[in-house]
Amino acid sequence: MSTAKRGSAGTGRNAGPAGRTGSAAKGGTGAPRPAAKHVAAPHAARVQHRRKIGITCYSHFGGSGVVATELGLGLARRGWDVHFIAHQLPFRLRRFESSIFYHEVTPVTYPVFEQPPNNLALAAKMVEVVENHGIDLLHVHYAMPFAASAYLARQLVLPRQLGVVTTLHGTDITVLGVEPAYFRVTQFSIQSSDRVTAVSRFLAEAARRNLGITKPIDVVYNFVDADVFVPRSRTGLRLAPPETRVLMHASNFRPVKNIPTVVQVFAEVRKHLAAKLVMIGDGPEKPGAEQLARKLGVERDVLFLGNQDCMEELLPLADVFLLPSSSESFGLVALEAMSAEVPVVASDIGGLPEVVEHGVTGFLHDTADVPGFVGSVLRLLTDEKLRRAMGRRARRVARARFDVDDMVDRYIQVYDSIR
Ligand code: GMT
Repeated sequence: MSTAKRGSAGTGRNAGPAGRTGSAAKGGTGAPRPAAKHVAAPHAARVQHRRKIGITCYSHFGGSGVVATELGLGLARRGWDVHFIAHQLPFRLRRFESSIFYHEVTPVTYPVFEQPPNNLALAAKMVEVVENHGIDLLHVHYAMPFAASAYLARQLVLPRQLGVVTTLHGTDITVLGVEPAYFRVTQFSIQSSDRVTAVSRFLAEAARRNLGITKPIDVVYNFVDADVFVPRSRTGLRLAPPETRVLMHASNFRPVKNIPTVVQVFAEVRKHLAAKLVMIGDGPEKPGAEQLARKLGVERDVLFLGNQDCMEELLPLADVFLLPSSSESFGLVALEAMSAEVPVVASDIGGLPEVVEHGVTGFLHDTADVPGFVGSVLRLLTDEKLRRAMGRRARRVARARFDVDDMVDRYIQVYDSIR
C-alpha cells in the first residue's frame, strides 16, 4: 500500500474527474471562485485505465513549483491521476482533489550521514511510487537535481519502461547549469531525459549554448488562468488610499531579482507622487531592501508582506508591477499581473521580451537603467488612460498566448510523443 497522502488541490477552479465543482470551487479565503473552465469529459470517470503521471518540483514559493502544480491540476481536470513526489506539499495545492496524490520524500537519517541523502531519497520514492501505482511517466520541474534522481529511478525500475520529461525553468540552466561543479551531471541528466521542455525560447537557446544540449527542446511557455487572475473590482480590497498609487514587486528576493533597484526606483517615484511600494515574498535580499528603504527615507511607504500564496488577490491591487531582474527566463508573476490588467515594467533580458511587449503591454529597460524604470513607472502612474489601455492589452495577450488549457495540451502532446 502506498504511503500517499491524498491530495489537497488547487486554486479552487479544479474539478474532479467527473467535472465536480460545488464546494471545491470556493477559494481558500472563503471567496467564491470561478467554476472550472475545462472539466474532464463526462466519460473520463468510466475510463478503465486512467493516465497517470508522477510530478516532482520544488514546493516552496517560486514559479517552477507553481507551473508544476497548475499543470498537475490541469491534468487532473482531464481525468489523469497525478502523483506529486516532493519534499513538501507544493504550496499551491491548497485543497482536496480526489485524483491528486502527494508522496512526501523523507530521507532516512543515520548518524554517519553528514547530510541527509535527499536526492537518493527522492529517487527511491520515485521508484516506490512508480511501482506501487503503475506509473510510466515522470515529469520533473527544474533540472537540478530532479533530472538526475529521475535518471536513477528509471534505471532502477528496468525492465519497466519509465518515460522522463524534464522542464528547464531558469537558474537550473543560467546559473547552476554553468557552475563547473555541476556542469557534467546537469548536462548528462538533461540529455538522458526522453523529452526536454523549456519555458521560453531564450531558455532553450541558453541550454543549447551554455550546456551543449543537443536533444530537441520544446518551448512550452508559462501560463495563467485568466479566470483566476482577474482585474480588481474597483470597490474591493485596497492596499492604499484611493489617490495613492501602488507599485508592486513579488519574488523570492534572490540577487537575480535586483531588489535594490526596486527600492531605488520607488524612492524616485515617491518624490513625484503619493505612492506605496508593496513587496511580496521573502529571501536573502529582503533585509538589505528594508535597510535601503530606511536609508532612502521611504520606509513608511514600503510594505513588506512576506510570502503570500493568494497572488490572485494581491496582484490586481497594483497599478504597476515592477520586475527589474538581472536574469529571468520567463517571469511568471509578470504574466499573472498582466492577466489582472496590470501593466509591467521589467528588464529587457532573458525571456521577459517574449512575455512583455515594450510600449504595448508594459515597458522594458536595461537592468541597470534606473532612470528608465523611473520614467516608465511615472508615465503609467500619471496617465491613467495609458495605464488602463496597456493593462487591457496585457490581459488580452495573457489570454491569447499564455492560456492554461493550451499549455496543458502542449505538455500532453510532449508526453504522447514518448510512446
Ligand atoms: O530558476 C529559478 O531561479 C527558480 C524558478 C522558480 O522556481 O521560481 O524560477 C524560474 O522559473 C519560473 C517558472 O518557469 C520562471 O517564470 C522564472 O522566470 C524563472 N526564474 C528565473 O529565471 C530567475
